[in-house]
Amino acid sequence: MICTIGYKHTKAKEMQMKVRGESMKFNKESFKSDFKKKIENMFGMELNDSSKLQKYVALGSLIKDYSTENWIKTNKTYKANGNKQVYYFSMEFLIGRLLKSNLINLGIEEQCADALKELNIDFNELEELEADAGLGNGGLGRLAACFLDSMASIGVPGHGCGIRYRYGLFEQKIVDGYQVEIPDNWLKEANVWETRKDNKSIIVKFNGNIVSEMKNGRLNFTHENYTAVKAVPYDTPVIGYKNNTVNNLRLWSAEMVETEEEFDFCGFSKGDYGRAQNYKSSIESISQILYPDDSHTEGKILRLKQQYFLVSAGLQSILRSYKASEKSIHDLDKYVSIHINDTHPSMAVAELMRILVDEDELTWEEAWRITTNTMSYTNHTILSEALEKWDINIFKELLPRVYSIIKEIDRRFKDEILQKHPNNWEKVNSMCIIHDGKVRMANLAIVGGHSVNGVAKLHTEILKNRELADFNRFYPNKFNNKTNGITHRRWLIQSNPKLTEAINEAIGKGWVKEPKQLVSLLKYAKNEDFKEKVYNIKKENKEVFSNHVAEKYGVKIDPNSIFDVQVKRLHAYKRQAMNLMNIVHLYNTLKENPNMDIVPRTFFFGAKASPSYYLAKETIKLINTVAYKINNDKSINDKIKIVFLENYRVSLAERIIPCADLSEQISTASKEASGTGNMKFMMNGAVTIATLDGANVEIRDAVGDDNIVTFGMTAEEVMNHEKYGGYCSRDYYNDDMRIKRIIDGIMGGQFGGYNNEFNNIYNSLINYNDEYFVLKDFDSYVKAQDKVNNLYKNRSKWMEMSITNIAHSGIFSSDNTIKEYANEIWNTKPINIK
Ligand code: 26V
Repeated sequence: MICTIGYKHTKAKEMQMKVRGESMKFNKESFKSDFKKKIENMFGMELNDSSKLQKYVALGSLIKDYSTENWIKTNKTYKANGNKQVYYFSMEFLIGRLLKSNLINLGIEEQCADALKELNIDFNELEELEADAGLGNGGLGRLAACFLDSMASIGVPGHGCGIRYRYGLFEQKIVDGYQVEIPDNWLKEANVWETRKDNKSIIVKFNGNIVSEMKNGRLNFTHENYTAVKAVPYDTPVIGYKNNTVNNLRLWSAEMVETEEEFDFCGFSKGDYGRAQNYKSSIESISQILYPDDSHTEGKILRLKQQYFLVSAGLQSILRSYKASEKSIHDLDKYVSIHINDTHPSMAVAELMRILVDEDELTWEEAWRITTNTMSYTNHTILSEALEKWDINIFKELLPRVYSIIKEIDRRFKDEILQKHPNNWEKVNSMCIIHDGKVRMANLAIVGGHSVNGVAKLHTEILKNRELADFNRFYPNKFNNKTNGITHRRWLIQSNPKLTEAINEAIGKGWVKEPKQLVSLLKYAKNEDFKEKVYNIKKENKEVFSNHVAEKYGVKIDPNSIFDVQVKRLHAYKRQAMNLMNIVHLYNTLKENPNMDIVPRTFFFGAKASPSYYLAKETIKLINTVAYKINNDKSINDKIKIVFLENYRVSLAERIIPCADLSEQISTASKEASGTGNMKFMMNGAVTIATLDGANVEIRDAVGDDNIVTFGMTAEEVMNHEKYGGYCSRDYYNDDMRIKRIIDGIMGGQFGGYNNEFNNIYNSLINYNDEYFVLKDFDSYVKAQDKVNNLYKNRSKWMEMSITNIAHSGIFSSDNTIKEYANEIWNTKPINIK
């Protein structure tokens, strides 16, 4: 059942009246009657005859109705006041579910839950029917979703612009220990939140050729013989927290054009069904799937098509509404900010130039001034394999005009470099955009915008002083840091209601609007009653999750054990393998000494591996292989258990994070740009075991050395080894008997598995010299884990650490991050919607 709800519902207006304004006529009774009517109107039946799914669909669409008036009003206010609008361009928005967060933000969650209870409906059951919108791979996409929530909640006029992928990130099944990928058919049932806006469609043009001719002393460019794709927007309201603001998330879907005129360009008539069918599916493929991989992709052309599709549809639609306001095109940069989330949408620079020069007939210089003032870019990784470069031949053919614009940008930029550094071709080669037959997308974003930011202090320093040092010298004022954040509404209020209540009782509710006020909790960090309360809440959360684990995985775990959690994408630099090595080491030690005094521990892993990333998939198989053996070994008296959580996603994160005692943030220093899971865990009272990488450094600075367990090489040490060598992993294997025993055990079948099954892991650690320094950091990791074990034995001390972490987590609310973006990059102010 596909169900898209528009503005048309007859009763909608009446319902919106009830939740808006001072009088707030909304109450349990009015909600019950609205809900019943909604079911009747949508499905032609009474509440009692409706299925659970119908109830969920009706509830979602009713909530959406409740937000519609403010959605319209917000838009009108922005237009009337001429406020600067921010558009966050991103190939990924990892939203998860919206039902509960929308209810919380509208401030009607309790009444609705109570009303449903009175109608004998279990709200939690309905909640589970919502599919996660998994339109992202990991941190980058989730950050975009947290930013949308924060922009709306602090009243920044900011909107998302992305792609409405028909299939999100694959669903992961674990079969016999292996990852199996299943298409994520998230739109199968209903997306109650979106509104299709056919009348706002845009034509995006691919391929063809460019004809230039002189007209009135100006060179004009015409795109001919192109393939036209219709971009149809689907809008989703982004509801701010109790502030009447409703911003917009616009996701574009690719469809076949319908008009004869556009269709004719494609070179065949509508009667030619076979070819028309092929054409249709080739067009629709553009918004068919989210790439489960940020680089190494098959079908690179399709990925490039997706990027241009997003950028062109997004910009054309922004300019269409800007022009309707009758403001001068020369002032565009005063009223519009476009944020480029990672390099993926960096073609926005060239596309805006195309529109301004070719369509609005501005001079190149004026168009460039406007473009660079409008664009800003965030870098999310220093890993070179994830920095995009496109082959110029692919580019030229697919996007002839955009390519020629990039060439011109590059030509002028090279001139600029040479003016500053005469004859310095090394500088030119390091910074130019087109190099070695490739278009370097990061360079385009850096040159074409006024701001480049990293996502944590350390990451920004590495960008400025190492990876992008030439650029930083060339543009000394362009680089800045904006440490990532997370929305405390989803990651605490929504996912951990009991802890939220305990915090409210202790320090009041001021922190909800001003999350930094969480710091008042420090007063309670030594309060034994409060510690006990927080301890018991965590235990209750752990008990609920233990039951789920028993039911789903058939593994019995002890809620009193330490819940040690590593959930994130699977990647060698994140070092899930090091975590596993420590577990095997612990197991080996326990086998020798079953009475060893350790606190029982349950190790949780949750991770998806990119389908073409064999090492990562092998690591999943290894975790499951070791888990099977250890979980079934009676001789260690259940002291350690391992659970691999299938299909890690936003809604699962919301369940596991509130249960965690220990948060594993163990990436090789310098590789994790920021991490945001680290922030979610600390906000829920987990203590972090961390390398000094990404935002871990800032977490350490906030909580102090006594409230985090750090270990391992520093970023500086890692980068020096990378530059000067001096590390031989084989020596660590030969010299450290623990390491040898672990690796030989795994390779020799101690845990099962076929011959050579784990060869890739062995090779990466030993034969390829362990790029991510797993063996080098192993000893200090083991010691850090030992320290955790001892700290946990002292419950009072541990709870003091836990509460201190919660107290300092307010600085990592994305509300703070967004305020910094708004002030320092976008130059825009929050607006009150009355
Ligand atoms: C993706 C891939 C995919 C395939 C293999 C290599 C590779 C290497 C890196 C990446 C990351 C791409 C960009 C990204 O997702 N960055 C993440 O952004 C988060 C939000 O800023 C940040 O917290 C994470 O540290 C960062 O990895």
